[in-house]
Amino acid sequence: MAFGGAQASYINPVVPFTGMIQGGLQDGHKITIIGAVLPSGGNRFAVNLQTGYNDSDIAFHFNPRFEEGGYVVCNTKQRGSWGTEERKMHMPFQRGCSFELCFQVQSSEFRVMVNGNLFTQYAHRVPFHRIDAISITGVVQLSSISFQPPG
Ligand code: 9QG
Repeated sequence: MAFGGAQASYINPVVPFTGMIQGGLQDGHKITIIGAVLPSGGNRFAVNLQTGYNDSDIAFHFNPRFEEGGYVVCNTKQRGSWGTEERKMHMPFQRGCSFELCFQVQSSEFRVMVNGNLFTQYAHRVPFHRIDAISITGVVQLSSISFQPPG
């Protein structure tokens, strides 16, 4: 297979978690995260689609915050510096509740689905083919992270 096959699912990964995405991301790729927000212990969690284990280059930082009514910050970090935040003043997650969070890679943007509904889109600021790792931090527990390469 051209890219050596899909990255295997990560089952019950312990947070904070960082894992490689074998072959990197391609147009049409989907990443599905099944988990639950913890009832307490903090106000934020984040999913980072990044380059390597190091967190200095994060193409997509998706960061729900249970603060000020609840909102989600999306941003990119390049060589250690954050860019301009895109904030979505809506919170699709609930403390103590399970969720399915899906990132779909498209040619010009990521599409983020929460529990089957389109939540937001995020235009690529760096080429998505640089992404070869995923990290998840904060007030969540995870059942699985799975990868569906483009058909
Ligand atoms: O606050 O905002 C996103 O724009 C920063 C946060 C930072 C990001 C960033 O401190 O938090 O959410 O990697 C980090 O430092 C994360 C955890 C202006």
